[in-house]
Amino acid sequence: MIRSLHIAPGVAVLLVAATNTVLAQTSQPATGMTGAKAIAVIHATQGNQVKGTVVFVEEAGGVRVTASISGLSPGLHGFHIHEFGDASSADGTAAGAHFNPSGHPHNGPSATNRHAGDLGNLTADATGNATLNWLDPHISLSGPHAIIGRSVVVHEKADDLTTQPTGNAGGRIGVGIIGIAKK
Ligand SMILES: [Cu+2]
Ligand SMILES: [Zn+2]
Repeated sequence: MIRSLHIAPGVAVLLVAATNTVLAQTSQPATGMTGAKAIAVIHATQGNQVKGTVVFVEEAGGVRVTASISGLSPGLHGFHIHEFGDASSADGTAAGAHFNPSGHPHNGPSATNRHAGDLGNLTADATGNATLNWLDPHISLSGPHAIIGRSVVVHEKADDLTTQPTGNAGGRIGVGIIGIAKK
């Protein structure tokens, strides 16, 4: 049996007002988040010219990745977080493999079962510049998926998003160690 709800008009207005306040709070993109920020400055490996910055900011739903990179050949370039913040080798190999704390296969950035480090590709224009703005749900700035102290690697070729475990993206043309950013 359904009974109608009798609410005095004044109470109903208050209820609507309260509901609107809650909605306004939950739709605010900047509330309830840490705002923690990290940055990687990309340096070219030997024989390459790539450079740029990648900024990571924690927000609702993940980490906002904003990249601005130059010195690329036009087209797609694999773009990943690798497990080590070690740029000591001239060819970038000291950065290790793709960051993979969950033991997943290599995949595209929109896949649910992917390396946490699988950010997909940068797309460089005819002048060799690329930008990226991506909210990533798999990485974090703290906890088991934390990327601080690891590295960003830019590759010579496209990540095909399928070949295991690297996406067949070729050599490492740039490496940037991810550190805590000055606000
Ligand atoms: Cu890579
Ligand atoms: Zn991967």
